[in-house]
Amino acid sequence: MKKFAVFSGFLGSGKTTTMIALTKYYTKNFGKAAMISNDLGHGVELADNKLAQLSGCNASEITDDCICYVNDKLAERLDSYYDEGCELVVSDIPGFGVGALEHVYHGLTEKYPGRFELGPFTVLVEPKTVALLKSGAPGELEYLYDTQLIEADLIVLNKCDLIDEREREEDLAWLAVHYPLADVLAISALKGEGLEDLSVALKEGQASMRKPDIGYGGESFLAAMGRMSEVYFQYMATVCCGDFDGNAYLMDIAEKVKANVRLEGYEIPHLKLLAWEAEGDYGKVDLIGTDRDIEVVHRFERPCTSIAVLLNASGECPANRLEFIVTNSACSTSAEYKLELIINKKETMAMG
Ligand SMILES: Nc1nc2c(ncn2[C@@H]2O[C@H](COP(=O)(O)OP(=O)(O)OP(=O)(O)O)[C@@H](O)[C@H]2O)c(=O)[nH]1
Ligand SMILES: [Mg+2]
Repeated sequence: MKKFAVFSGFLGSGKTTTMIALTKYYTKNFGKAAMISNDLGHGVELADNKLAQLSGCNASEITDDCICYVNDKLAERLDSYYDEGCELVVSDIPGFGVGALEHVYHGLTEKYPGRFELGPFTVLVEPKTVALLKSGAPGELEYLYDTQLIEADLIVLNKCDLIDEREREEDLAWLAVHYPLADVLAISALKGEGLEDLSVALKEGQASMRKPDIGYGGESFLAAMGRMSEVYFQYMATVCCGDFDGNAYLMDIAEKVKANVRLEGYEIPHLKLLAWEAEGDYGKVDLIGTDRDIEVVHRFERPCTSIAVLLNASGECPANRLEFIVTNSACSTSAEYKLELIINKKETMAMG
């Protein structure tokens, strides 16, 4: 079997966490699996892919463009995974992305008929987004939240550890009514719950190959995309003498970004801070909105002396402000920790 499925879903909904958990679970219980992280940065190393590799996952990345527009590169990558014995490969798309149903599923099928078996087009959603949609006032990003779900063959309600059983049933029922063409299931990627059901859904399920009209490139699409920006910042940080607390360092940067984004009245759907020592010890901190606590995903076990740092920020914020806030927070925190920086990469993109 050469099964491939796209994982879509808004920034921070848990695509990467789910793909890491699923790839490991599937490999152990069903057959060899692999994951691809996809984002737009040019020549960057993605925090998501590095995290997957540090977590011991069979993982790689496709950068420079959405997989929507590089069907040939994607097909080549899939072939190399199937050649090494993989039975399932999953790839995400950028978290504000829509249109992969047409551009990836139909694109691959037209260019390579019969070569890949496409699993259900899978869309992750978290309870916070369901609550926003239910409220009827999800704001200017409604187009993205709603359209991603319209494209789904399979809706995966993630982060169910954050809600009780009654809320979970209500959310699943609401999703089933509002997106009736999709199957729905609930998981907690963090706790590893629901992975059996998700694995079976991907193994047994097929892509519907529907072609919903999602108004791609239309007014609502442009209005939502016009709010989004991305910053990639990569550097080496070395302490001048002794060692330092890498966990506190990442947390301090995240605190500063959160405070400054809030001060300027913007939002930051996802800031990823990933750092690692040459020996493989690593720390990961996430910020998924100024109204939420900063999450420590993984802690350094030992004090640090020299670390590689990847900061990937997705803002609902003008690109120049996001770049200033992220780089200034990283540089000023580094100065406080007396770190010498060698900057490898800085890239900023406005999505509009
Ligand atoms: N409580 C809880 N948190 C989760 C779960 N899954 C993911 N998270 C957290 O949610 C945050 C975002 O998860 P990611 O997997 O990075 O989200 P993503 O969809 O890949 O985000 P982008 O790459 O920005 O599009 C991280 O801090 C995760 O630890 C879950 O099941 N429960
Ligand atoms: Mg991700």
